[in-house]
Amino acid sequence: MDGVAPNAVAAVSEARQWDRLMQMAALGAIPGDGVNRACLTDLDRQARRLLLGWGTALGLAPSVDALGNLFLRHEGTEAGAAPVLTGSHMDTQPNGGRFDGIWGVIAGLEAIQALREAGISTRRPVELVAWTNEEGGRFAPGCMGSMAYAGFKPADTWDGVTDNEGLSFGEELRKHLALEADIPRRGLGVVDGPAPFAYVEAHIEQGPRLEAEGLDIGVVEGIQGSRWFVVEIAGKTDHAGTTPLSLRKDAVQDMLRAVSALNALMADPTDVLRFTVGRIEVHPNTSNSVADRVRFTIDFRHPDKDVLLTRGDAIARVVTEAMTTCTATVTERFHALPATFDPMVPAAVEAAAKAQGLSTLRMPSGAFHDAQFMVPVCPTGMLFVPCRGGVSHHPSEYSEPGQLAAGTRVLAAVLAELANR
Ligand code: HGY
Ligand code: MN
Ligand code: MN
Repeated sequence: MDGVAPNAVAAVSEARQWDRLMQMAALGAIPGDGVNRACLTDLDRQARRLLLGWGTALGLAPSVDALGNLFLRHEGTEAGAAPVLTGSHMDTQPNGGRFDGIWGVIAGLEAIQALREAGISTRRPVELVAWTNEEGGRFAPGCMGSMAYAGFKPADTWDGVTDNEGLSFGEELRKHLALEADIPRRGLGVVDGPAPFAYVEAHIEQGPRLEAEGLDIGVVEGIQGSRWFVVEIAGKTDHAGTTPLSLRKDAVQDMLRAVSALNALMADPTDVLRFTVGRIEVHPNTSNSVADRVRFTIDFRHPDKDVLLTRGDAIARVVTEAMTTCTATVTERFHALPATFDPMVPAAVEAAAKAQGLSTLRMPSGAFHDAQFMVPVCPTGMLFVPCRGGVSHHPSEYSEPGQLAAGTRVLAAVLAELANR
């Protein structure tokens, strides 16, 4: 195998990859070099068609499953061998950047193209996947495509989830699949078929460590746990000028009490725990009416399962106890336990990076990824490249063309190696 990887590595084109990334970035471009490309939108479908065009021009076979996960398959020499799967997501945050998710998809395409241009035959097929709705921005939670693929949740779990316009995920998915009816259908992951041999996801770090330590490749060993909740507080609306405070059921005031109590619950002097209230909706949302309804989100993360469970399970009690005049309901929307990768893929990533003279760092991921749900399915791993200032989920998200190409060269070598095991 050593004889082939250098050819594949050499065939990776930095310029071609960067050009494709910039073409993708134009689909949903927002000021400041950002991208807003939500899942199951026309922009998402334009990006998928662009990917399909590049992939089918290479001779890769396209397919899509019941959740809209999109696949491009490079055949191996051994028909029926379990494929090596690589990929990431194409949807972005509403105020997103040009690299989160999409680089992992373009890197997978570039790596497969490099294998083919280098004339490398692989025993196993190599499949590229673009997962549906990793971000959970338009429809919460994230990772719907990979959760359904892995059998973590039934495929219709989220049909009733609605976006800001009141459109349901189920209906938007149905429309989306109808618009992609020309793409061959396939079964849904391990629900309908065998598991892949391995899964490898390339992603920007979305944190500061690789850049700060001057390192090239993150060898990801696992992903911290994430839990999402939505809190709905119900009070009573009143005139802001005439209603005594003593008679009010002010949902905003009780929200403030709840968030303050949650801050106490989530206090962590070691600064390992992550607790975010990122979205607040107020009704009627006018300056001279007392709010009768508030809805806010909780994003809670921790690498330790016990902390994630004990503190997460306490959220509903703490919110309820904080209410003085209103009532509250707390609903959990996302529950991803900390995941540790089987050593096989991290070892392959590390070996490939070192063979190319790249510096490496074994590290966890603070961000969640579709890879989290692939852990029970097959040996899984991720590779990170540095991103400027560790910034992500923002238009200024940036990685150098050379950094991204180095990541793709490692990915190409890993895919070549795993696909011939
Ligand atoms: O939120 C996350 O961790 C991921 O970037 N979607
Ligand atoms: Mn991502
Ligand atoms: Mn993201």
